[in-house]
Amino acid sequence: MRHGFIFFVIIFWLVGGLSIEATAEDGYRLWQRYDLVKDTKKLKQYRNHLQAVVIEGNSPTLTVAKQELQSGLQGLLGKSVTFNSQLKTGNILMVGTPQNAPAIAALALGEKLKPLGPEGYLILSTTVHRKKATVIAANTDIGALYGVFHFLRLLQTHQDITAISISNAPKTQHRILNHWDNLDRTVERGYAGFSLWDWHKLPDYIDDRCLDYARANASIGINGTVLTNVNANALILTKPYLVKVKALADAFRPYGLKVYLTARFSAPIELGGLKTADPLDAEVKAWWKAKADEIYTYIPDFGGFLVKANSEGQPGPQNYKRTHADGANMLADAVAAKGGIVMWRAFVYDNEVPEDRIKQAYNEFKPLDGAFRKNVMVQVKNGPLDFQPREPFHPLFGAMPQTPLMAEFQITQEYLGQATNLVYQAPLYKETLDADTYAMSVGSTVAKVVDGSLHKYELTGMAGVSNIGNDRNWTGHQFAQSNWYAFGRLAWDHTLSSATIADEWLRMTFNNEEQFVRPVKEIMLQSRETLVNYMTPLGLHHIMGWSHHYGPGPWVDKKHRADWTAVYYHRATVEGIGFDRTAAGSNALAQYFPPVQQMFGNLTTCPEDFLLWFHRVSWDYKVKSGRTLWEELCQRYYAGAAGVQQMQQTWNAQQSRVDPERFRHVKTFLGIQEKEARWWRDACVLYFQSISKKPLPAGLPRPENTLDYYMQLNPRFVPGI
Ligand code: GCW
Repeated sequence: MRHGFIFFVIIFWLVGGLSIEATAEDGYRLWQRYDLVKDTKKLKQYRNHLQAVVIEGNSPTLTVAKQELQSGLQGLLGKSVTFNSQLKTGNILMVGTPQNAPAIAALALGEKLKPLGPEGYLILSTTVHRKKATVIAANTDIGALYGVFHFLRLLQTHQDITAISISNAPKTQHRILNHWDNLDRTVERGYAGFSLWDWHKLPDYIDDRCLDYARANASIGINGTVLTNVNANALILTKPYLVKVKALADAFRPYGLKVYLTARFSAPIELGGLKTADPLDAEVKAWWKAKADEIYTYIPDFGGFLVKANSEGQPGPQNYKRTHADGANMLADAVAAKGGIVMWRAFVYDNEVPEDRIKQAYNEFKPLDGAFRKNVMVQVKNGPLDFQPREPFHPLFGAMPQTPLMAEFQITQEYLGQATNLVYQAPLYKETLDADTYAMSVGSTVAKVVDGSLHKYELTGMAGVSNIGNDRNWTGHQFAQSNWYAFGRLAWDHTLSSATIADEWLRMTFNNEEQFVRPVKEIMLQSRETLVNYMTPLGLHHIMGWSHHYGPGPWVDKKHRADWTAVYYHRATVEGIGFDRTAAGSNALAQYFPPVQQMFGNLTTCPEDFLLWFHRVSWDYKVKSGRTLWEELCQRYYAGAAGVQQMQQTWNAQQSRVDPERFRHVKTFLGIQEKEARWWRDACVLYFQSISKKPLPAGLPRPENTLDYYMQLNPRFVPGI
């Protein structure tokens, strides 16, 4: 009996102990893990150089900078570091601005700091009062906070800190997350649980997660967040909600994170009782002005509005025969005096318009170039359709020299396997950013449009549709955290390579072991290409499941909107496949500058990645590999699915280098991804075969089930709708 009891206690203790261990590695800490530096040489160096920290000033921002350094250094160095030692010792870390820290002012860094603006910083190994010091200096407290995060990253990634000379400033001004979060806490296209914003308990209760969210954003330089869905609810603009928004804005402010809201265009009718929402109507203008003034009484640094208008059922100025510029300008005038901006989305298309869907945004917006107020940015998705696994860059980039264009990327994986597929998206974002629009000459990349250097925009920005929810690991998949991270890093500096960002993220999120980082980075870098292969190779697009967009659906046809079906896009018949967007077809190509038109328009120069996006070709068309298009399509689908098996093998070999909980999570999810990749492969190959009437190339195993089987699958309650 007694033995039994002791046994029970031991088991209880063990299980309890294990579960504490397990919850500690649930991914909650993101890339902000400050565990003891394992490399003993580096640890010694860090301990030597960081004997004490001097951080003067007690603004809310410097207070969080100090807290971050306290916990960061304590964890990484495994000892507590003295703060505010008044320079008694050497080997100090000094943080601040020339205004709040006399010792920093004495370094006379003015000339070096000036070009870095309000958010940039210097990190320098130098001497202060003839003693060795590392200095993080900035023009503002926020700049200093960003410098602190950069410095912690150096330690987390085991960099040498003995001779640092870093000068860094963001390349775009507005680096903003777009949350498609509804007021009932569901998240449109969100696959990581419910919204972080607990409207019911706000304003009184602010979950710690909201602070950790702000910390995480600050650590990668994200400085704005749109709290609400672009499919907007006017209620957010009412007093009971504004008070809640204020509570969040107050919590985020120390981290340099500004709050924005989506504006429902019909709010003057819905909330104000007006008969119209016509943007040229005096009462409507006055209503919005008063509303904006009211918002600013709660949130003095309110960022402004994000608007989806006249698209997918949302109301907008065209309901009153006004233009997008009329609508945007009216809202811009309402927030201008307080420094607010309007981000007006170019994601517009209408199935009543008999025109290739991907041409419609350009057709609407290009003629409005120059018609917008100075505080408006037009927000353009990376591609002209809708966040597909691969799209060519949006032709509006480069086409609106007088209107600041903001790039919008989708971090959440609506079309990329949702939360269960490991897809590192930096290569996708980079592909757009590095694309050459030829707007002015060679080298007029999308990045240069977006950072303002090409057209000398005064406003610049990048938006990312958030993948964050209340799942314990924030993003559903452990590796989806890397997409939040990559978006922030690229919004700050689009010149960073996908490999550099993956490297940093892996070291901070997992560990610094080369045998881990090298192969797992390879998984990440290949992952997007692998997914394109098993979903939409060779320029195919929009062939996923109806409405929820989960799984394959190349057969989707006969819906109330043709532009939401798959057959509209792939146009497969027994002769061939693809959407002819050359002059002989929809001529969407004409929206690009001539060198791009020529490159995509000519079958021999069009990259095969975009073949079926721009061209309709016969199944027997010979591609570069020497295979026919049909054979190549099949090979790509099979290669994609095999690529996931390769990812599984690489991951499985990492068991000893990853904590059990995250190892198991990723392993299990890769198992789901492998099944889904085969599902995509088999369903698409069988469907296209039913049309091409061609045999499966020799050597490829037959799909497991019949086409009918796949067509009858009907996943229900897919999250995020
Ligand atoms: O990608 C599509 C999504 C919609 C979304 C829309 C948009 C918010 O399927 O869910 O609505 O784009 O970007 O407005």
